[in-house]
Amino acid sequence: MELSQLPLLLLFLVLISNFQSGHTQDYPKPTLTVRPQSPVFTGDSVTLRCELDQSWDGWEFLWSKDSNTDSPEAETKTISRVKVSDGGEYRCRARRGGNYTDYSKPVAVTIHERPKPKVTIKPDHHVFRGETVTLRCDIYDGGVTSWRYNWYKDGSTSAFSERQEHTFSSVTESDSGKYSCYGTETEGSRSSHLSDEVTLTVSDFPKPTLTVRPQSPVFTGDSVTLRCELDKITGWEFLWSKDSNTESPEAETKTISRVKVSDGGEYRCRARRGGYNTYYSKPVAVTIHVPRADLSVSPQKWLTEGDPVTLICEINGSSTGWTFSWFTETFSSGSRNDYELLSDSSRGAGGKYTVSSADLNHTGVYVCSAERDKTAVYTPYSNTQPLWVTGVSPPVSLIISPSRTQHFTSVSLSLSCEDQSNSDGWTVRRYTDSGRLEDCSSFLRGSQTGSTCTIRSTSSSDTGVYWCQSESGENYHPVNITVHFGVILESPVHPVTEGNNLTLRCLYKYTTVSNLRADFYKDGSLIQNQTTEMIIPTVSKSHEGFYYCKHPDRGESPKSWISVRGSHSDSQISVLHILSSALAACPYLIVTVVLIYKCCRMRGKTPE
Ligand SMILES: *[C@@H]1O[C@H](CO)[C@@H](O)[C@H](O)[C@H]1NC(C)=O
Ligand SMILES: *[C@@H]1O[C@H](CO)[C@@H](O)[C@H](O)[C@H]1NC(C)=O
Ligand SMILES: *[C@@H]1O[C@H](CO)[C@@H](O)[C@H](O)[C@H]1NC(C)=O
Ligand SMILES: *[C@@H]1O[C@H](CO)[C@@H](O)[C@H](O)[C@H]1NC(C)=O
Ligand SMILES: *[C@@H]1O[C@H](CO)[C@@H](O)[C@H](O)[C@H]1NC(C)=O
Ligand SMILES: CC(=O)N[C@H]1CO[C@H](CO)[C@@H](O)[C@@H]1O
Repeated sequence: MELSQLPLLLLFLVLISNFQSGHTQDYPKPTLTVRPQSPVFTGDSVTLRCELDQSWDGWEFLWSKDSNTDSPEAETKTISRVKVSDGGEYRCRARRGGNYTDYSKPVAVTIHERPKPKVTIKPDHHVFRGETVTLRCDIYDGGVTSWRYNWYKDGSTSAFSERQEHTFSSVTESDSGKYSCYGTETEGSRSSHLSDEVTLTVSDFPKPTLTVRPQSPVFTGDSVTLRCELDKITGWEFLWSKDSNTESPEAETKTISRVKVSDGGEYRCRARRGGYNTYYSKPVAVTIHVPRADLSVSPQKWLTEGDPVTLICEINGSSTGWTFSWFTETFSSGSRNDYELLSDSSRGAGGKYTVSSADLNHTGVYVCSAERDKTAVYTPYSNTQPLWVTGVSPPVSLIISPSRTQHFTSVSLSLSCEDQSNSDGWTVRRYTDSGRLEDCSSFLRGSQTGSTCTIRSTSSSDTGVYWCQSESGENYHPVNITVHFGVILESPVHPVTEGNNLTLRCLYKYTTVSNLRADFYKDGSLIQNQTTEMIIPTVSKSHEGFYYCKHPDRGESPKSWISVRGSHSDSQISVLHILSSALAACPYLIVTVVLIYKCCRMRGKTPE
C-alpha cells in the first residue's frame, strides 16, 4: 500500500466504526472482572463487576450473557449460589442518556459441578492387625491444580493427615472406623464436597480354616478338594504345605482329582497379602485308605443243608459307590492260592451274596472284592470266609483215624475219603485256624495216597477244618480237628444220633493208662466230676454244646462242639422219600407189568 493512501483508509475506518456503534467513540469501554476465577463450583457465589476507567456519574450498566439482549443492572452483579446453567460468556457496557459505551471484552464464566472425592482403602476394607493400610482421597476435577486434603474419622475432623494418601504401617484395631475426606484449594477458596464414608475394619490376626471334601475315608482314585477359607476376604494368595514341607503358593481351593496313597498326609495352609502372612490353619490329616473289603458271614459259617446264609462284603466306612465281585479260593500248588469268580457273582452285586437254601456243594472258602464305581480302582481280595455245609448223606464221608475230634501232637493221623464206589478221585483239603487253605500234599508231614491223607506227626498248627474235594472241585463233609499237646477230650467226630449214648473220655498221652480221672464241663459248667468216663444216655438236642474236660494237675482239654442229629425227623423224611419215589415209579411199574404180560401172551401165541 502506498503511503499517500493512508489518510483515506483511516477515514474509511472511522466512518465504518461510527456507523456500527452509534455515538460511542468518545467513551472508553468498561472492563469486566469476575471473582473468583473460573472454574467456579456450583453453590459458590460469583461476582461480576463492570468497571469504567473513572467514575462517571449517571451511568447505568447493561449486562448480556451469551449475546442475549442487554438487561440493565448494577455495576456489580453477584450470583450467590451458582448453577451449571449460570456458566457462559458475559459482557457489559454502560449507558447514559442515549449514549453507550463500547462492550467490555467478553469473559467466560465456567461453572463446574462441585467435585465429590472418593476414599479408597488398600489392600482391603477388612484388614488384620499388623497389616499395612493406605487410605487415599481422590478428587477428580481438572480445574484445580492443588488441593489440601481434609480427613474425617467417624464424623469428626482428624488431624492425622493433610495429604492425599495416608499409610498406617501397622494397623491396630483402634484404626478401625469410618473415613471420609474433602479437599480445599491451596491457593484459592474452592472446596470439594465431603466424600462418602468408607469403613475400615481391623481384626485380630486371622487364621484360615482348612476343610476337606469329602471327609474321610477317601479312597485311592477318589477326588478330594481342600479349601483354605478366610472369611469373604479378597486379594490373598494361599500357601499350602503338606507334612511340614515347604510351602507353595496355590489357589484357595486345591483339588486332587485321582488321589494316590502318597497324597495322604497332614495339610495346612495360610494366606499372604503384601508381605503379610496369616497364622497357619489347623492341620488336617487326609487319610487315603486303600479301600479294604471285609467279608463276614451271617448268621453263621457252619450250616446244615437247606439253611439260608448270607456273605456280606463291606468297605470300611463306605457304603455307596461300590460294585462287588465274589470268588471261591482254590488251592494252587504255588505259594499263593487262586480265586475263581463265581458264575453267579452278579447275585451279590449289592454287597450281599445270599443263598436261600445251602447245598452241600456250597462248602468252600470265599472272598470278595469291590470296584469303586467309575474309577476302575479295585480293592484287594478280602479276608477269606469259609462256609461249611453238613448234611445227612454227603456223597463222600471223611473218616478220621483215630476216630475222634481231638488228637495229641506228634502222633500219626489218617484221613480218608470214602464214597459208595470206593473211587480214588478225592483229595483231603483243610482250612486252618490261621485262614490258610491247603491241600494234603502241601501239609507239613502230610501225604496223599489214593483217597487217604496221612499226617505222619501232628502239631497244633494242624488244627482246622478238614474235608474231601472231588476232582471237579466240589467240597464235602467238613470236619473239625483239634491237635493239642497234653490233655484231650475224646468225643465223636460225627454228630450223635438222638437217643444214642454219648461217651466222653479225658485222655493224657504221657501216662500208662491214658484215661484220666477228670471233671467234665459243658458250655463252661461242670456236669460231672472225677470220673474216667462220662456217658450221657439217650441224648437229645439239648445235649448239643461245647464240651471239655479238666484234670487238676495235667490241665484241661480244648473245647469241642458236639452236635446231635434228630433221628425222628430224619426217618420221617426218608419214609416220605421212599414213598414219593415209589409213587413216582408207579406209572413205570404199571407200564412194565402190562408190557411183560402182553409180551408173554405173544410168546405164548407164537408156537400156535
Ligand atoms: C475302619 O477304619 C478305621 C480307620 O479309619 C479303623 O480304625 C477301623 O479299625 C477300620 N475297621 C475295620 C473293620 O477295618
Ligand atoms: C451243587 O449241586 C446242585 C445239585 O445239588 C447243582 O445243581 C449245582 O450245580 C451244584 N453247584 C456246583 C457249583 O457244583
Ligand atoms: C466245628 O466247630 C465249630 C465251633 O468251632 C462248631 O460251631 C461246628 O458246629 C463244628 N462242626 C461240626 C461239624 O461239629
Ligand atoms: C446206652 O447205655 C446203656 C447203659 O448205660 C445201655 O444199657 C444201652 O444199651 C446203651 N444204648 C445204646 C444205644 O448203646
Ligand atoms: C464232686 O464229686 C464228689 C464225690 O466224688 C461230690 O461229693 C461233689 O459234690 C462233687 N462236686 C461237684 C461240684 O459236683
Ligand atoms: C455526555 C453527554 O451526554 N454527551 C452527549 C450525548 O449525546 C447528546 C446528543 O444525542 C449530546 O447532546 C450530549 O452532549
